[in-house]
Amino acid sequence: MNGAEVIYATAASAGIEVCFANPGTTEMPFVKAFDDIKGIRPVLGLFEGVCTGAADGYGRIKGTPALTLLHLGPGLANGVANLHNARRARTPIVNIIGDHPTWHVAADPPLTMDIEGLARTFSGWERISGAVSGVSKDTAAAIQSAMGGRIATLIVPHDIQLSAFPAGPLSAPGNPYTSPEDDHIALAAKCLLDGRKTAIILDGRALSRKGLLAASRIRQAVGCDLISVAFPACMERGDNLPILPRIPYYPENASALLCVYDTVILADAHEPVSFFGYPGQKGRFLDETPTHMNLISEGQDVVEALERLAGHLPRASEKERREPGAGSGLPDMRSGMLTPGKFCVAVAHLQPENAIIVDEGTTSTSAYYAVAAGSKPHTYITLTGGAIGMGMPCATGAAIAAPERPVISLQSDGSAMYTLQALWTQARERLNITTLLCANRKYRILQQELKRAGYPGVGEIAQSMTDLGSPPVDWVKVSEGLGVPAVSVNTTEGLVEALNRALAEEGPHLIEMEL
Ligand SMILES: Cc1ncc(C[n+]2csc(CCOP(=O)(O)OP(=O)(O)O)c2C)c(N)n1
Repeated sequence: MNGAEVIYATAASAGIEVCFANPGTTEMPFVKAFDDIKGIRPVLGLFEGVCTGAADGYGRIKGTPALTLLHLGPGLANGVANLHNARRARTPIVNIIGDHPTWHVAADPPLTMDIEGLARTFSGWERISGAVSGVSKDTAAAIQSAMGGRIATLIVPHDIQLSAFPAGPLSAPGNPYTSPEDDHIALAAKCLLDGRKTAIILDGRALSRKGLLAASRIRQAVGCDLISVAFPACMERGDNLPILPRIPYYPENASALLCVYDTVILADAHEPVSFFGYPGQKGRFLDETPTHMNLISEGQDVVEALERLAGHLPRASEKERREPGAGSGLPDMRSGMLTPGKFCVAVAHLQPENAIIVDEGTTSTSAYYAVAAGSKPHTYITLTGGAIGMGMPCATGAAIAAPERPVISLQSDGSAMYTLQALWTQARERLNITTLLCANRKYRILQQELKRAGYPGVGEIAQSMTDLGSPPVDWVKVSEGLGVPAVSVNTTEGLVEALNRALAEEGPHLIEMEL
């Protein structure tokens, strides 16, 4: 086997199944190796941001990494915004980046750039393979690091891809997690039992089914509150799981939620801070909270920590164990012309059991999370890093990770324009994704932010920077042009009919909603 084949063979034997790829000349040995190494399914994306966003969606659902295959520094650069979102989501991803042959780099050919320097900005692990004899070890190390919720980037010069691997066994990744220390769990238990008003803020794997069930046992034992970070990477919902309020986006609302607590325990969550620094507003919400602590340190297993913490606390009775609000109903559907509020209620009613909801609906879906608390069990994914253009690629990767599950992509129009090539991959792979395209034809959130900034007399030119209406994007044509059947609706009745039809048919669909 050559270096490229060994890298795939190592990945396949570690359980990696998919590679989201947009290769070039420096990756030709990797392209050829798709023919010869069984077990890695290549998925072509027509822009690198689609590949990296798809790897993010895949990793969030599967919990194990996909590969990406990208072309030198410029190819990687095109994928960085969605790698940034993935880093914030703590998604496992292994990037494979080709480079010029080692003997040619000094000539500074046109595509040369500092790939490692770029990779360092979002990777938890990065390496340039220095010899073919080390590529299996490098790949296993990259996978192990990624499995712990990091992005790992392996840069492989072209001559090393082509060189023959000396005979010998392939390397395998080890366990990415360490166990949390007993003392630390005991300290968290002491905080929870001291009778002060306490909240646990959950993120990452704490929002998985197992994490939430353990957190629910803790809540029932001591009566603390459970809160989700503002932008959860992947949250299980419904089916008697606890219903978590989310930290609000605007700082005054987030402060109001968090200021009542004496103690805050962070379960795989960063300290909550304001999304932007607004003059005169608080930037860090726990500054005046008397006690706050991290439940785990870097590299520790949060699910294990929550389960062990629950084990330290008295067990609640059977009656106390039911989650408050679980199984509560949905608001009534409202008919007539579509509004963001009516559309959110309609989706919450119609989404099938076990759906994956990818929410990049921006202002149009602000009501969705609260109303969908009463929906059938589902998985909920949001924009963790604020770099827009994540929704359609992420939905693509999620559908590849779980082909048996329906994916609903709640997508605002401005953000959709960044990575709309994802629709082509959805059509090519015949993925069961329904995109609900919120066509308000503006950057509505930026209009809100302009108002909040309180500038006196925002003029026409500034306002025009938030307007997408001239010309209006024809989403039906765009979608059909990329191979995804589409319709446009402007009433709740139209949406209900189109969504039911899309969910009943195989393959991707897009429904443009005039909002
Ligand atoms: C990569 C990136 N570029 C630009 C921005 C700035 N930005 C944030 S929201 C937004 C517009 C969102 O508009 P849309 O998706 O239509 O949603 P709406 O606000 O209308 O609900 C922009 C340009 C960003 N967050 N990320």
